[in-house]
Amino acid sequence: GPVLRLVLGDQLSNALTGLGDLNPDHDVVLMAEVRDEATYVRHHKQKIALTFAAMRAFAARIADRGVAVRYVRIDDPDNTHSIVGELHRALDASPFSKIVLTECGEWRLAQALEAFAGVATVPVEIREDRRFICSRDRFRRWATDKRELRMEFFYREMRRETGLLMDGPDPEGGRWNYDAENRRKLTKGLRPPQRLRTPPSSLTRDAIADVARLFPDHFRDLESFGWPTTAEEAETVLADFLDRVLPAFGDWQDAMAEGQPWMWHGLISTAINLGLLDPLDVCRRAEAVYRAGAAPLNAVEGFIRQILGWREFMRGVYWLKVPEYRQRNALDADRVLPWFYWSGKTDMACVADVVATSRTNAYAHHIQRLMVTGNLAMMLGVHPDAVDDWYMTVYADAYEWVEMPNTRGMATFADGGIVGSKPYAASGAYINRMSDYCGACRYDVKGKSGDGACPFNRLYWGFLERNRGRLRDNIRLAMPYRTLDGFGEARRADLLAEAERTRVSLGAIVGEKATKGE
Ligand code: FAD
Ligand code: DLZ
Ligand code: SF4
Repeated sequence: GPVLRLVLGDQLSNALTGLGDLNPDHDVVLMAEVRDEATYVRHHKQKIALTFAAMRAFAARIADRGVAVRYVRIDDPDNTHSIVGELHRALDASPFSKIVLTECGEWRLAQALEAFAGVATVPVEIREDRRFICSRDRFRRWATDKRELRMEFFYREMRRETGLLMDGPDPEGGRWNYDAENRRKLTKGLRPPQRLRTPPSSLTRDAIADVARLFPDHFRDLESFGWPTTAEEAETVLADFLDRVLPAFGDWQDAMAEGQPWMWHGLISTAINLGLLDPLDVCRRAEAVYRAGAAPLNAVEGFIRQILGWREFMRGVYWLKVPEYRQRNALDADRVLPWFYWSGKTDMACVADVVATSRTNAYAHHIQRLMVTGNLAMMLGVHPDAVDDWYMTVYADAYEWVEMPNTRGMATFADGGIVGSKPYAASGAYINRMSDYCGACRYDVKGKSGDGACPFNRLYWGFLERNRGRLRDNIRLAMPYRTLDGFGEARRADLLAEAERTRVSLGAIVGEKATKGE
């Protein structure tokens, strides 16, 4: 009999397992734009517009192939505004012999769909999502006998398993990781290349207009929307990156520059997360550029590691540890998120620039997310729920399975050391080394205390002192703690007080966990 096949907004791939044995003669594909998904956080308007535009384009594509699509639009008067509600409504409308789903990326909705499967009047088959290189089971097997989960060792297994950048049994070039070569600072006069952004199609412009009309209170700007919404558009962005940008990706991977949102990054996370690009294919294409001699190994290895290593590792950790992971707060962080995270109104030049690009572009590159907003939130002691809420809100590529291990794990150490072996706390010296922010900043990056000194400096030692009981035994922090011990008790008390004054003056006070911002 006819099968109802649900396709979620981030499952827009022809190779989706749930569409595998689709019978175009009588199956129906269900896609639904619903308020529950559009508002479970106050997503950036660009994220909603991107999702709706991509869903509509995908639905039109499969309808063109003669498949019946039950497409529920956001302004449909009968819309129940939840995925489960739309499944029930589809079942009420016509008979189906079963429902096929593809496993859902976020625990929140996965729970709802499993509950639905338990009560549905027809059998519900939940299939594995094979758009990842490493299945959840495979990751679980890798993780079982490990005392610690370290991305680097997982990544080596993935290299061996896929054969990516391998020279027989050995890593290409003799080393697994070329990060040491990927730490160049942007020198004066050097400009990142102009980037290809995708002009909105008429379908995308419609979605943008719908979002402007229906979600006016969601976060920030639609004007600069430039995300690919179809597999073809995504392919154009990827091809341009591989051709013109990848060769220098490695050198300046960790560099930041004022007013330069893209640097040499790929700008493909939205497309991969939606299903418009396949991660393994992206890696193979990057490898081919290296094999053709058109990009150096440090660039290509670094790029492939982000996808084959970090992206797969984060997803593995999420599904291994969720739902408990969502409650983790290893440093007992208890502060509210300062308002400038939303407004960008701060004298900290680095933070102002990262918030500005997040508002305008729904994007910031990795080192901005990690070492500016993430590092600051950790040193301020912002509650992890508020940190998650911010990252989920501001980025067009945000999905909990990748966002949460990055924030609670990599950036803020709230997971207590599952993703990373130590907190990435850093003073202003790091930002000064990797960027041109500090020159024009009102704060003095060399200053250690007092109102004119860089807040990152004023927070750094106090952060370590405050967390002495939790972090002192971490061998990777032995050096800074030895330095701190050498300061003597009176100085340590001063540093703690200075950090506390800084936290309060920046608005990181004790209070309601999550601030919902403009
Ligand atoms: P590139 O720098 O060109 O990297 C290429 C690809 O590698 C990316 O498209 C992405 O698919 C993958 N990648 C790179 N770094 C990571 C990483 N740390 N984890 C997982 N995948 C990675 N990425 C998201 O997709 N969604 C998020 O919600 C998200 N939240 C983050 C929060 C924090 C605090 C941090 C530190 C990182 C977060 N990232 C997230 C990872 C990374 O910052 C983005 O994937 C990247 O900036 C996307 O831009 P790009 O395509 O230009 O990336
Ligand atoms: C992100 C998103 C948004 C904004 N809207 C929808 C929607 O209306 N319908 C839908 O099916 N999916 C949407 N999504 C993507 C889902 O939130 C995503 O599939 C789940 O969070 C699982 O990753
Ligand atoms: Fe950021 Fe401090 Fe540099 Fe200002 S001085 S840009 S606050 S690191």
